Amino acid sequence: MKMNRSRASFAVVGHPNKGKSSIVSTLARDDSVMISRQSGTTTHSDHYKIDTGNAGYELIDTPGFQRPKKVLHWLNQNAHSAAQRAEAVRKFVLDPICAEKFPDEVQLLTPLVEGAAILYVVDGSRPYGVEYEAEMEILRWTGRPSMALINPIENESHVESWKNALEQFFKIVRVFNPMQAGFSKQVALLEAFSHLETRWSSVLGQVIIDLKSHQKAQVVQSVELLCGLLSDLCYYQYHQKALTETQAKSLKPVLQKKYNHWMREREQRTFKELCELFSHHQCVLQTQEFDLPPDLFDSEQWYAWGLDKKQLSTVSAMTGAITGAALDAVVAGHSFMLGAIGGGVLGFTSAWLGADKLTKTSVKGLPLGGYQACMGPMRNLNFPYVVIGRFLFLFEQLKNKNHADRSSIIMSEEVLTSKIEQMQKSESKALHLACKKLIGQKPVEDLRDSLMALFVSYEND
Ligand SMILES: Nc1nc2c(ncn2[C@@H]2O[C@H](COP(=O)(O)OP(=O)(O)OP(=O)(O)O)[C@@H](O)[C@H]2O)c(=O)[nH]1
Ligand SMILES: [Mg+2]
Repeated sequence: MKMNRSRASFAVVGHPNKGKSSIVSTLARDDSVMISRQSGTTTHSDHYKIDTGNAGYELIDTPGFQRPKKVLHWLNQNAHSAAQRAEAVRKFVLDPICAEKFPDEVQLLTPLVEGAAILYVVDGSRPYGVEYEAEMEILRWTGRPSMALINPIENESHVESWKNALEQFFKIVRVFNPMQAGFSKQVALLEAFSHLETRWSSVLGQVIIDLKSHQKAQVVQSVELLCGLLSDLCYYQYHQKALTETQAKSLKPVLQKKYNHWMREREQRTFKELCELFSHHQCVLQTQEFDLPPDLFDSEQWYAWGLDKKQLSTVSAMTGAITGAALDAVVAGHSFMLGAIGGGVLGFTSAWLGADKLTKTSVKGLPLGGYQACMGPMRNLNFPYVVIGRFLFLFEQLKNKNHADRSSIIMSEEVLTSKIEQMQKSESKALHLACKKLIGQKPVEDLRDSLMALFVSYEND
């Protein structure tokens, strides 16, 4: 039997279906942990090694107790004094007959015999009952340090009575909802873990430091992703060669399709990368109204994501007069959007037509003969704001999403407008100038810094 008491290790145990796996999933930031409404999902003890860079610890997901009374009876027959109790548990997990008769209990007690501390999980929305006492008694027999976690699965109605009961068995009792508990609550729980076994307190302290700096790094990496996305989308042009001018002109619908396809794919790729950055590998994105992937060219979303007319005028005022083609494009964008609002809900066809009006198409003769048709780049000043708004929304959702929460992310609300309003004037001016340069096809050296101001307020959540 392995004895690895140097590694901070916690076995999450309890009745079936109380959220043990959900707690492991959230703390380990691992959305591959199997969780379900059905009882008996976890059948083996699974070890999750959490490496935070400079430190680490281990969480062990276990099956729930199935026959605790019978197991306690067995243990009682194998220990004649309190001094023999831990040894009786050891004997139990090594006994091949017990492994056959009580497979779940053998699975869940093995990590405790190997040196893990106990995290005992109960459901605070269900009443306390004496049927839990046999399992708590068994846990006490192991002699391992322990704490209890009350998971209010549906509501908090029985949390108080659970506290009263649990405090008689456990020194530390905490309420922890793995579906909702944010970063600071997770950190507070890790701090509580560090009090369980003094030898583990410094390593868990380092884990917390690592997690905080990891969170900061995620913000920086997110801004990096957005920089790449914005530049690519704003500068993108699709070219196709043709033999004659007529032929080149007739290519427009094809160009349009290819251009839009590339733009959509490019955005989706970044969304995927952002999900990966937050270790939400299985995350599904949805739009609210249409059961389709969130779409950059859904004109409905242009109102939701971009800036309104008033804000766009502020941009013009702040960044100076916009000249020539850029001004035309802004005005075209305006009338397009106002027209759309007046016309009520637009279908997807109009959204496609709308996208066409927002970009530039051209046909030019080539020096060595032939013609080239070109679609793009995007000329509408609101476009970068749409891109930023959508990215920022997803960022905020992912940042606050626990790994036990497997619901889809619904791209439905905007955060950009209020974020811009909260910015210092100098910061919003820098952002507007950067957006203007992007749309004017100019290089933006300070794009990263201009965008960072939109993200900094998230750092201390
Ligand atoms: N709202 C909601 N709750 C869920 C969902 N999946 C699981 N749960 C809740 O979480 C509880 C159990 O989740 P698990 O984490 O699988 O519980 P467990 O203790 O590991 O269960 P076993 O492995 O079966 O012992 C259930 O009682 C559900 O109420 C979900 O998709 N939505
Ligand atoms: Mg489970």
